[in-house]
Amino acid sequence: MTDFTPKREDKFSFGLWTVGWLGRDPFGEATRSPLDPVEAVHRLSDLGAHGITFHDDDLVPFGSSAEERSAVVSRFRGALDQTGLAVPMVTTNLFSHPVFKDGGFTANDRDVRRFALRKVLRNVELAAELGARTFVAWGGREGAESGAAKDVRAALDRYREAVDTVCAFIKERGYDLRLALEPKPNEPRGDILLPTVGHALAFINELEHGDIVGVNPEVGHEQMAGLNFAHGIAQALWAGKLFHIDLNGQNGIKYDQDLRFGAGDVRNAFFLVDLLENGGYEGPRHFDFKPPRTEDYDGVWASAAGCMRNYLILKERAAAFRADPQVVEAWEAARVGELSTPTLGAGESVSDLLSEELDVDAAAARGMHFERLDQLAMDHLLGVR
Ligand SMILES: [Mn+2]
Repeated sequence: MTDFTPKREDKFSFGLWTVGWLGRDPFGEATRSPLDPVEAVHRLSDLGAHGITFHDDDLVPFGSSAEERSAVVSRFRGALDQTGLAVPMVTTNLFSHPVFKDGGFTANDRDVRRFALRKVLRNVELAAELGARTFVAWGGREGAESGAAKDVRAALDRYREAVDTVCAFIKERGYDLRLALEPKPNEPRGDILLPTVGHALAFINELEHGDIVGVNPEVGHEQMAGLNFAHGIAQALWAGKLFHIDLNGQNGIKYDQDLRFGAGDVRNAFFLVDLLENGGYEGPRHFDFKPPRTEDYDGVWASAAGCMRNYLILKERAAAFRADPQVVEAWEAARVGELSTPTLGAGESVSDLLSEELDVDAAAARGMHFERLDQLAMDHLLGVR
């Protein structure tokens, strides 16, 4: 039996806001008492994680003075030094405070936009100070409930202006930091700008500093839109834009569940882990989940451990799938590898193509043998092979 104990080299990281979530939801009060960030560092380190990430306000309460901020940061840094836990990513909260009720970068109010940008730039400095390599921007409030209230084309102009301003600042300071946009279709706004991985990738193409901008897709966010998460990740990898990833679980099109990784669509999780492990992604395996509000802190740590354990189980299952001679044979039968052959051969012209004929009846009659291959994947996923 394989040991699924996480190690530092597995590069697992957790948001401070995940294990630190108090269980407050739109219908109920907190079910847990606040977690000291220093304790979070120690507990995550003991569980085998490699890193911890945070929104500025998770660590330094909104409105803190410069002195308070530096005291909090130095205490946190002490825990990092003591445990060896890294801060691979930092992000900014532009959604909790009521000032951001109409957004940060795309608020109709210009003074709010300027305040949001200042908050982000200060947090970029903190990210660089702590050695983070990725700076995530989730625009949770960048959206609208009413078509009359938001000029979306102007909002995208302002979004682009903000992202380019942050990137120019990163370059000017010489920080070794890249920005990752996190798409989400809705919640908390009725509709959010850059709702999916595809929208975000198209937006990046319109930026002046798009070379240091990629995406940070979250499992549940794509699945809330009914999309295939592994396919979105494949496209982000194909575009060279998978800078970071938020792993969690979601059961279909409903509110953002933020279940522990592996809960939810386990088949998609299997193909996702297979893709991450074999598709060239080298960044952190970052969990952005919420331990359910039914849990006390024992449950919180069990839930965090479960995220990593499920990833490692799926990684082992995916490796077994790939190594199975019957799978190799089934792949062959399904002509999966043939898709890597260019449709036109080297030196071939369109006239060669036009002069060719296909026996369409014979081609149409060929079975693809996908079901046998898929069942082998299921057998491996369910642990019976
Ligand atoms: Mn989420």
